[in-house]
Amino acid sequence: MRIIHTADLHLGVSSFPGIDPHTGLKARWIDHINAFRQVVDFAVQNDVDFFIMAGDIFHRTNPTPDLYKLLGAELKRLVDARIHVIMIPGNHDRPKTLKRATPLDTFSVFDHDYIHMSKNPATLNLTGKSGEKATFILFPFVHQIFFVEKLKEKLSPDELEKLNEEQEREAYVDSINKTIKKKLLEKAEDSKFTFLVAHLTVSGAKFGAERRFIYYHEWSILPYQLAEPGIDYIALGHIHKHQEVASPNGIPIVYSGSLERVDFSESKEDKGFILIETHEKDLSWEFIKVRTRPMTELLYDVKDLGQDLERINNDLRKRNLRNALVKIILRGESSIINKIDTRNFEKFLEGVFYCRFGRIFTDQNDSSAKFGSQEFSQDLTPDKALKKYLEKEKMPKELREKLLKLGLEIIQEVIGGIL
Ligand SMILES: [Mn+2]
Repeated sequence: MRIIHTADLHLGVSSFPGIDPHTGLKARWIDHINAFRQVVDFAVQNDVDFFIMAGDIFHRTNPTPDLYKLLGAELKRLVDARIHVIMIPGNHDRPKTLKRATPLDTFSVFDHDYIHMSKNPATLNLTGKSGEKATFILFPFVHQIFFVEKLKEKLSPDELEKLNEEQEREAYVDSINKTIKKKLLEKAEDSKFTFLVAHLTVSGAKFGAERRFIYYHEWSILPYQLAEPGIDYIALGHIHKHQEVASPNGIPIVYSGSLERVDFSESKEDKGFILIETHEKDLSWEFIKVRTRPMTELLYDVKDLGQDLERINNDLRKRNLRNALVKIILRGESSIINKIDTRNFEKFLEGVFYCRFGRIFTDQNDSSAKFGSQEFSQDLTPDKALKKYLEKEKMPKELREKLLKLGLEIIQEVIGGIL
């Protein structure tokens, strides 16, 4: 039996400009679906029984019809090949209003034999085309706010008053563990393999680009709270960097990672999907790379405007940056860096898909260094950056709080899909 595990397609995200000339759609949408198409090709050509999509399939809760069409065409190829598609919503494709539909409902509403999606924890017992049976425990993303609201309903006024975030977190983690145990008991006895499919953060995992979308304190689950005996493989979505998380008992806990890159923080990461193969008694898995749009980040130190710029030009000339996403960071004293006209590089960037320039000033006495690279690195989430910025500005406490509240609302509006 063969199973494919993918996650975080984020169809509809487009952090870079550009239109695809063949479709008139955003070029990055096409890049993302091209990466996904390679996984579907593999599944159709290699006798795959099950195809897992562990959340954040769409980037937003309200994708346009073009995006539905792009995804729908690929799902059709899977179900025509009698491959079961198993989907859960992630934080991006789950609306913040409990009863509203997720865009994934569009595909599950017809109750097709090969399309499976659940917004609530569920147990699925399925038979693949190889004739073997498998159990899938689905644990879709739950917005923390839903959980806390539900929890509050059960508490007495006294308990409610004492409720703190640590208790909320404990109750959240506890309920996930209990739900998994309960779902395991529902498991069919004649299926040899059980897969847990979830969209969440496991402690010990290294964050990737998704961090820029998470601006609140997100609760994470400890590996042992997921790795319940009886589960054979844990297929996770949410973190965009492919990795296996240390497991307490040998049950693989795996993030397949995303299929295309959202920003330059991922430029060095390989992108791909997981192929799982079951054997007589156990299973094995491997990471299979997909071809993505090349992405290159280049850092140049500049001390003088003659020699160093010449060196950069020579370096750019030697590189093959055709069709690539490129970021060029110029580092040096502000008096020098500010004099560089980046248009001079244009002739060396012909055929590049998109180039972004970044500047890092090494001198601190310049006023722009106040909020420069030192404190405001890419690692900061937007909410933390805003908080830091407001703390530095002199203003009354009430005004700062008000600005922070309004700012967070704007960040939420812009980033979308969270909380
Ligand atoms: Mn996510």
